[in-house]
Amino acid sequence: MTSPANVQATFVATLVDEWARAGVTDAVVCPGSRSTPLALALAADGRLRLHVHHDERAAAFMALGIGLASGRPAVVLTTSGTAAVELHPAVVEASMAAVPMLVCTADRPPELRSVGAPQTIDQDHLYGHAVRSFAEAGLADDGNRLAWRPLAARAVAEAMGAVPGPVHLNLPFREPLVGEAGELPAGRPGDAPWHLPARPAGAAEPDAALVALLGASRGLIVAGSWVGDADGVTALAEATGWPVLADPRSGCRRPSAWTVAAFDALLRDEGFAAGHRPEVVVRLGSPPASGVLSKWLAATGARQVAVDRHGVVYDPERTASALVHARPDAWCRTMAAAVGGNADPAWLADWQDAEKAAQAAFDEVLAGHGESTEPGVARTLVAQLAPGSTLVVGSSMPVRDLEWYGRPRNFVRVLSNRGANGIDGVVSTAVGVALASDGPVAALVGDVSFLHDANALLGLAGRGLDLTVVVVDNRGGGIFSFLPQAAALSPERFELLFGTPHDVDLPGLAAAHGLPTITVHAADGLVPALNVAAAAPGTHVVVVRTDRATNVTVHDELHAAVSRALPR
Ligand SMILES: Cc1ncc(C[n+]2csc(CCOP(=O)(O)OP(=O)(O)O)c2C)c(N)n1
Ligand SMILES: [Mg+2]
Repeated sequence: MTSPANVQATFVATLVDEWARAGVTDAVVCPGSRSTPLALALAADGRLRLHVHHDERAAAFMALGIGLASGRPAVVLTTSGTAAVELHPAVVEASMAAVPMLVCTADRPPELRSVGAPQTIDQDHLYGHAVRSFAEAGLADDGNRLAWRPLAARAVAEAMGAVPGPVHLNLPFREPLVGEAGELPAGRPGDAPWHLPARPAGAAEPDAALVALLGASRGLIVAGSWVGDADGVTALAEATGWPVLADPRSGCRRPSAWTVAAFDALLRDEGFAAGHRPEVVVRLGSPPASGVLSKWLAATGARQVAVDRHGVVYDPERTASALVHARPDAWCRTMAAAVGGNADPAWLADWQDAEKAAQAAFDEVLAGHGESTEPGVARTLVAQLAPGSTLVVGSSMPVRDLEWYGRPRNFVRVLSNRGANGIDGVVSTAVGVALASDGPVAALVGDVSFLHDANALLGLAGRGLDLTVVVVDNRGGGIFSFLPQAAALSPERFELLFGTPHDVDLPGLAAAHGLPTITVHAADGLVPALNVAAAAPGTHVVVVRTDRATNVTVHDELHAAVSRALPR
C-alpha cells in the first residue's frame, strides 16, 4: 500500500508533468509549509524554471509578466491563508488583460477547515469572477489517479482559452507533506497538448457591409494594443489611404508613411481636431490611454469598427457600430484585399505633414530644456533601446508620456498593464517579462509606482536578468497635477491627498537590495546612464529627478509648440 504522503507526491508530480507537456516553462514559488508537496515537485522537475519570491503579491505580478511576454501561463504557488489573498491584484489584471496564469493555492485538508486551525481561511472561489475557472482539487486519492492529468491539462486549456486568463486550483494537502513520487499515471501518447487552445478561426469571408464602410476616403486606423504582424495593418492602411494612429503597445509605431504617433498633441489643437474628422474609424485592440483621442473620436460621430483578437468589448464611449472577433493583422489583410481604393491623397498627406511638424516641435522644445523632463525621458528611452528590446511601461504618466511623445521606431516591443490600469506590480511585471524575454528589458515607472512595488527588488540582483528600471522621480503622483483638483484645492490639501510627496531615498532603497543605481538630473544625463546600464550585465536602476510643477508647464509648452507648427 502506497503511503498517503507518497500518493500526494505522485499527484503533484503528475500535475507538473502534465503542465510541462502542455508547454508551461516557469513557476514562481513563495515560501510556506502547506504548499510543500507542489513546491518540491516543481523544484524536482527539470523542465520548469523555478523562481522563488518572498512576497506573493510581487510573485503573482512576476507570473503575470511571464504570461504577458510569452503567451504561456506561468504557475504561481502560495501557502494557505492571507498568502493566497496577496495574489488578487495580479489575478484581476491577468483577467482583464487576457493574460494566462496558473494560480495554485495550498490549503488545509477538510478536517482543518472551519475549526479555527491556524492560517486557514475560506479559499473557495477566492478570486470571484476574476478567474476563468476555479477547481477544488481535493485530497490526492490513488483511486482517483485517472483524474489527475485531466485536472492539470484542463487548467492550461482554460488559461489559454478563447479569452486567456487566470485559472485557480485550490490544493488541499494533508501532513505529512514530504513524500516520494511513485509511478505517474500514463500520459497521452505523443507530445501534442491534450486540449488545444481555442482560437478564432481567422478572418473568414469579409463582411460586405464592412467592406463598403472601409471604402470611405476619410478614415483612420487606431492601433491600440497588440495587433500581431504590423505589416497586416500597413496593408490595410495602404489599401484605404488611411493614417494609422499607433499606440506604442500595438507594434505599429514604426517609421512609415502611414504612422501617426503624435495624435494626442495634434488633437489638442482645436483647429486640427475640427478640420480632420474621419467618416470611419477602425479600432484595433484596447484603446490608447489618450482621453483627448477617445473623446474626439466619440464626438466626430464617425462610424467605428472595433476589432479584438479575443472578442473583448473595448468600447467605453459606446460608439462602436460593429465589434469584430478576429486577429487584427489577419482581419486587416483580408479587408485590404477586399476594399476598393477610394483613397484621398490629401487626407493622408495632411496627417503626415502634421505628424512631421509635431515631431519637429517636440525635438525643439525638449532641446531647450537643460533639466530632465518627463516627456524627454520617455522619448529618449524608447529611442535608445537596443533592437530586440522590450519596454515595460507603468501606469500614470509613463504610459502617457510614451504614447504622446515617443518617436516611431523599429524592433522594440512595448508592454503595459492596461487591463485594470493599476500602478501596482509594475516592476514585478517587468521582472517577469525579463524572465521570459530573449532581449534586454527596460521599465519606465513613476516613483510612487516604484515604491508601491518595492518588494519587486527582493532577490532581483540574483535573478541574472538584463533589466534596466528607469524611475521618474517627481516625488509623488505627478498625474494629479493635470486634474481639476490641482486648481480647485489649496496647495496643502492637494499635496496631502494627491501630490503625496515622500522622502524615500530611492537610490538607497535599490542599493539596499544590492542593485547598482545611477541618478540623473540633467537632460543630457539619461543617455550616458542608459549606456552604463546597457554595458554591464544585470539589473540597474536609473533614477531621473523631475519636478511635478515644471512637468505641467513642459506638457503645455509641447502642445503650444505643436499648435504653432501645424500647417494652416
Ligand atoms: C493600485 C493603484 N492604486 C492607486 C491608483 C491611483 N493612482 C493613479 S496614478 C497614481 C500616482 C502614481 O504616481 P507615480 O507612480 O509617481 O507616477 P506619476 O503620476 O508621478 O507619473 C495613483 C496613486 C492606481 N491607479 N492603482
Ligand atoms: Mg511620481
